[in-house]
Amino acid sequence: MKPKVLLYKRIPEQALAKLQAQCDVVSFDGIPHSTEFYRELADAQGLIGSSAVINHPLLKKAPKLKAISTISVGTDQFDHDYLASHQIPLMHTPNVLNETTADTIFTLIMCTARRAVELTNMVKQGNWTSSIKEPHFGTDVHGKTLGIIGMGRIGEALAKRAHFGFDMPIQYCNRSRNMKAEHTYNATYLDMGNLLASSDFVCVMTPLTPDTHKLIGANEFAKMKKSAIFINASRGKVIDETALIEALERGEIRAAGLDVFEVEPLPADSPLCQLNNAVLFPHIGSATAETRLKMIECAIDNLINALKGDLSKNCANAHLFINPTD
Ligand code: 8YV
Repeated sequence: MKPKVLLYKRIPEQALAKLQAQCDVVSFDGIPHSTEFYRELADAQGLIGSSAVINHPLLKKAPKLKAISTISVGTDQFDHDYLASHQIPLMHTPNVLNETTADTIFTLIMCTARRAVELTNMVKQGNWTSSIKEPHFGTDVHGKTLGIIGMGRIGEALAKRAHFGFDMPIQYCNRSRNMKAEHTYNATYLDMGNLLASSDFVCVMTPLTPDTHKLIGANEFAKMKKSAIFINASRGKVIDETALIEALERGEIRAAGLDVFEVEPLPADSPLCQLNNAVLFPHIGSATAETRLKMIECAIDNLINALKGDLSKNCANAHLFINPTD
């Protein structure tokens, strides 16, 4: 008897066939919160999907649930306390997306520093009428100081690009020293002042946890250089978005490059959409065909192994959250 699995994200046919070979799969496009969805959920032993919120009220309606596999490295969309108290393993897909996400962050750094989006729009609107002069100049990236807040797997991949590709001195803040990172460990998240004041580029790469919620707010933006460029590709709620908007409007910092937002999709009437010194990506961190397929395959392997009761065989990139401190 194949275990029943609810799939709440569209995946390629080939990957779906792999999952269906081992599981009785019922597919939904997201979480519809419908009678049909909850009827199927009541019998489900496995869940697999990505960014939809899987909270306590939903989990209470899944009494037979044995494992969850998310097609994401972030797990803030899950109720960790519930999963830990019910011993339901949650597997995610770290590592397979490190390089692609670091590429995305460096794209944000370059686009924001060289004003690529603003100047592209100028050309497309027929406003390129003479050689570019001072008011449209960008700022150099090579040789500038990069401050990374959250030196995890993606932070390490970003630092590699900055150090070897752009000769950037790198300093970082982290919950603790990352012994694999050969860069200046500046402090923990609780003492970012020096990094904020001395970095030309400040990049946040922490997971969203109760400790990092609104970690970067008005006080932190005020400590940054007026010439500083702020980059966020972690989670929107790691920063106080209202404070960032005010800092950008007041010229407290030069510009911001953002791939994530407090509310996603970002509403078109957000003040961020009116700012020339804000480059906005629609959460494309890991969004390449190659990487998303690797993530899906990893998540399917994780779920099949977990439902077979062999958590040790999990995809090399998996991580198990059995208790909320993991
Ligand atoms: C995607 C991400 O949003 O992995 C994460 O945590 O934020 C991005 O890779 C996610 O994978 C949804 O598909």
